[in-house]
Amino acid sequence: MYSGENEVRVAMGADMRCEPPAGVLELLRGARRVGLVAHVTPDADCIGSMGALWHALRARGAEVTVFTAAGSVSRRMGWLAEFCSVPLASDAAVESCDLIVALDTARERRVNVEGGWDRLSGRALLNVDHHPTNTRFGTACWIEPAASSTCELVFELIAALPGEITADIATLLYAGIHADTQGFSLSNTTARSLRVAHELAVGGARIAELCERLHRANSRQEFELLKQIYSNTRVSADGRLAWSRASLAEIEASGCTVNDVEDQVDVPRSIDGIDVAILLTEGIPGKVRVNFRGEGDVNVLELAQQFGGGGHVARAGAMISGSLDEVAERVVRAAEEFVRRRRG
Ligand SMILES: [Mn+2]
Repeated sequence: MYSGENEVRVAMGADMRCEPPAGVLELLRGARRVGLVAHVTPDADCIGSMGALWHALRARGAEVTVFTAAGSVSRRMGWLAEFCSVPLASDAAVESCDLIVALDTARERRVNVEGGWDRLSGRALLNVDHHPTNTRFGTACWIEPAASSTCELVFELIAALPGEITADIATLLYAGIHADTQGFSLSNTTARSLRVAHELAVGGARIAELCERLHRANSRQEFELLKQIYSNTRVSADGRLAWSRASLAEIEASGCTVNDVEDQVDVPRSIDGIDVAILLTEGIPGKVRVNFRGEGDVNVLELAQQFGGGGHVARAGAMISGSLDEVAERVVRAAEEFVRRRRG
């Protein structure tokens, strides 16, 4: 199935296995100095997939570096890396790697490496991802949109290489699957993602401690930001659309930074009867990050793409230039129209 060309796609059988392409495994086996990168505003699927591969490739004798741009990692994600003994590097030399693996990154411009894509362009690069919008950049790809998470794919990669799934690897992969399925509650929760989670639990994933720290351990500052987002939440007249926002001043007043904006879109999303939930946050003056969430079969990726964004069918995002007021007005108007059209 692996053609040696840019694209590798593997059908996922009813047996719930998802075999990594032989060429991808060969690349990983042959690499001596590997650099791991993922997307900007790293989430648990980024840290989990990079961290697990870091452990697995290192155990097989490779020199491996996890790259993250300086100051880009949230308190929670920093905790996850430390909990599983994964060192994060912002200033190491990408140039000395003979293989770069880009994980969970749909577009080259979204790589979270100091200096950006220009430092990776033209290098041997393996692109492993589950975003349907992946542009298939790099010299080899394994893109599987039916996978719940990139961690689910990395599990298959590690399982196909010699060596064992350690408790750290299991914990990291579990973190990514748990986060991307929102605690096994979204439509990407499949028999296969549950099978992989089962194998990770058997492999010693520290589930209780992980979930406590990822989902029930807000700092006072994060709690203040949540209060602000609750109070800024609005619902459309028909009850199908809910949105909230936080200005830079509000984020700073809570004691948070832009890196602390993660899954707070769950606040407007938690209202019964919502088709679409939106969170608009002004992390940098003049730039507004927009998170879209769709319930049921609502495809918010279409909505995000209207604004140059990307992501998944039920979880998408965009970065839009403009003031918070102006962007909020445009996005909410488009979303109201989107919801109205859907309903017919
Ligand atoms: Mn992901």
